[in-house]
Amino acid sequence: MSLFQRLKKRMAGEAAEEEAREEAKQEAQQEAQEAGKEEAEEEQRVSLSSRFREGLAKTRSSFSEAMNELFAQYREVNEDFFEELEEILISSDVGVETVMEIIDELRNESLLKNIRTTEKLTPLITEKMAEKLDRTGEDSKLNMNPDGMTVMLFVGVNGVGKTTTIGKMAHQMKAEGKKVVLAAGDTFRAGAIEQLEGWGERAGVDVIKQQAGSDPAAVIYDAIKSAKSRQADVLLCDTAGRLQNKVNLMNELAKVKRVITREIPEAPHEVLLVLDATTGQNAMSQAKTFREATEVSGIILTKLDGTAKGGIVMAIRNELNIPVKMVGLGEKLDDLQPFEAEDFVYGLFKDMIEQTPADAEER
Ligand SMILES: Nc1nc2c(ncn2[C@@H]2O[C@H](COP(=O)(O)OP(=O)(O)OP(=O)(O)O)[C@@H](O)[C@H]2O)c(=O)[nH]1
Ligand SMILES: [Mg+2]
Repeated sequence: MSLFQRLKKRMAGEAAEEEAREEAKQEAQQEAQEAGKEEAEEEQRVSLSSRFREGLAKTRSSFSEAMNELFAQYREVNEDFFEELEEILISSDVGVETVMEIIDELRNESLLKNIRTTEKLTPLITEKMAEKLDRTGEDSKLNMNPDGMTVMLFVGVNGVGKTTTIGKMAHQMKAEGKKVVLAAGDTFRAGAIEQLEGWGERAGVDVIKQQAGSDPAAVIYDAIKSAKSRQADVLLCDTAGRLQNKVNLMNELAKVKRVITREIPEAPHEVLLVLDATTGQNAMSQAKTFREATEVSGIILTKLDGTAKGGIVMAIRNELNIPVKMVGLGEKLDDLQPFEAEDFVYGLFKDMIEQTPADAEER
């Protein structure tokens, strides 16, 4: 089933679930009890995706506003319509390359299928967007070591949210029952070690550190030894976002990575590049730079809550070929969510999908 079909099904499913809940209310006590349990599970699922939706509120409102205006202005599919649609997508940071692909395909298919009204084009637009996000179909789960300690290295330029994300992730993993240790690998920026210690306290996990200014590779080496002896399940390694210059930074990351691999051959199990969604196309160029210097296994996109340009996820997925594994949706401990393409499109295009004419469904 395509992502788009799943989305449609999900919309239909939610309506059915609501009806079922209503019925359950009227049923016998025992049945109500069972239904209550199901409801709690359902509520949990809903709260997860509603948090996703809340986090995307800025993107969603600006996007649907622009789309509504566009559809009010154009009833007929023509070149002007495509040009304006192109502008909306580009200004949502979807990425020029991806936008061009989408528009070209829409143009061709509308000709082929003889779609003349913009209303009939709506499902096709949603479908195309879903397709681009789903294209890689890769697994966005974090890679965990099945037997032994998992080591994750966090990289990214200064201020993107590495340290915050480590704090959130430590909190989540601890809640899952894992023993988590943090490594204070940013020895460069003043206050960086104390900041990580703060997160360690909040999450209730140990932090391995040395003095400010010491060699980060030595800190990480120590942290591996120490985390092993504490029988940790996961070691999360913080790194500096800025050094004297970019070449130094890249060299240092490479060195840290070598040290990890020397101690545990299949580690690091994840090299997570943290990108700030509010920086738009800058985030794309950062990804390219880091990818050249080190093997990046996944992206964590932070501050999605703070941007109206959540379309950047599409550009990243479609143009970089690195999976987005988690997204940051706020500054609190539990504002980190696994990235689900389905939840994302659902959150973003909910209104549009709901408006999709039923007959356009079977394609
Ligand atoms: N709104 C929002 N703010 C975030 C999110 N993630 C991080 N931040 C904020 O971004 C700022 C920078 O976060 P840090 O974790 O210090 O960034 P860093 O990458 O470790 O930065 P350096 O240590 O300087 O390299 C902080 O004010 C965080 O609260 C997020 O998902 N949403
Ligand atoms: Mg930091």
